Amino acid sequence: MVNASWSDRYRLMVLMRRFEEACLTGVASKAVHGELHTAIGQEAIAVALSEHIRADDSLTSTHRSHLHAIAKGIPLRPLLAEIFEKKTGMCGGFGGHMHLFDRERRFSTTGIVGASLPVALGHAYASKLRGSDAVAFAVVGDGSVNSGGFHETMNMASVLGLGLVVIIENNEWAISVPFSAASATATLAERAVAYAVPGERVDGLDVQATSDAIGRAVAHARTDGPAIVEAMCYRFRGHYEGDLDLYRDQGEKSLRTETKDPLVLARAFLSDGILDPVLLDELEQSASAEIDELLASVLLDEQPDPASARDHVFTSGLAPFEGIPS
Ligand SMILES: Cc1ncc(C[n+]2csc(CCOP(=O)(O)OP(=O)(O)O)c2C)c(N)n1
Repeated sequence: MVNASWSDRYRLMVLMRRFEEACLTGVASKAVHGELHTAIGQEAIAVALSEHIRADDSLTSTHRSHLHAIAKGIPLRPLLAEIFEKKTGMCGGFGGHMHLFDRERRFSTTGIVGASLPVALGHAYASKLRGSDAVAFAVVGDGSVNSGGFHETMNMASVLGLGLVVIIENNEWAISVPFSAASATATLAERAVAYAVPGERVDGLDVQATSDAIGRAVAHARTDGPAIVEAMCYRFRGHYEGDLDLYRDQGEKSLRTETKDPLVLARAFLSDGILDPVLLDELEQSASAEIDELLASVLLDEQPDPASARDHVFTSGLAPFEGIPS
């Protein structure tokens, strides 16, 4: 896969940030319910991922999935509309921000930590049975890798030589538990040795380095078997919107968010002789305008009819809540 141009990459990074910020407005206005998890600060990984994922590849994600959906090519309008619980959403407003599914584009999420890995394994196995080189991507957090599902998935994928790419977004925190207190190994990439597969740790704030690492993993997965990429990043906000986040050292958090913002780093890098700062301003403005317009339009959409609440819950032909008066 060819890398996108720097202007496209930068615009996409900004677009992703603005998209997540649009979601935040839904919490403040009470249009979005439940625990909203944003990936602010993790944009470079999603941009890098978007450069290697094909339409026939699958992607399974987690509770922090919006940017992975964008990377997979889910159109922004039905994605934002789903997060805002609208009838026009990709799941008709039934899923909300944590349950995003697009069967045609082979994209799914789960709020159960670690549970997306065996689903990705199934996609990878199906791909092998079909004789296809389509790859299954599982993007997970560092909190998922101590689950049995991670071990079983990696072991089986290696034994069967399946095309699985596990991208671990190591943002150093699993709710209030620091990575250093939860992992027996200093890195997660080194666990690849246990499964006899390639494993690589990369700076997930660096689009180029991350794209290169994912590219190597994908090339391996299309022909030889699974690979792991551990992309280092930092969770910029509380675990969810509303989390007071008092368990983290506030001084360190401020320092990290101020000095390790992937957008700020990308802008500084690009301004140094690669792209004209005026163009960077224009890209920022156009991404912001696109999201502002999108949000304004989505807010006008209807919510699903409450009478449809039981739709899609039962297989057709079976009476819903049989015996229970409606
Ligand atoms: C099986 C299971 N256990 C616990 C939880 C509660 N929970 C939700 S998110 C989370 C932490 C996830 O951390 P990580 O995988 O690092 O992802 P991040 O939130 O940092 O992106 C936990 C423990 C859950 N959803 N599922």
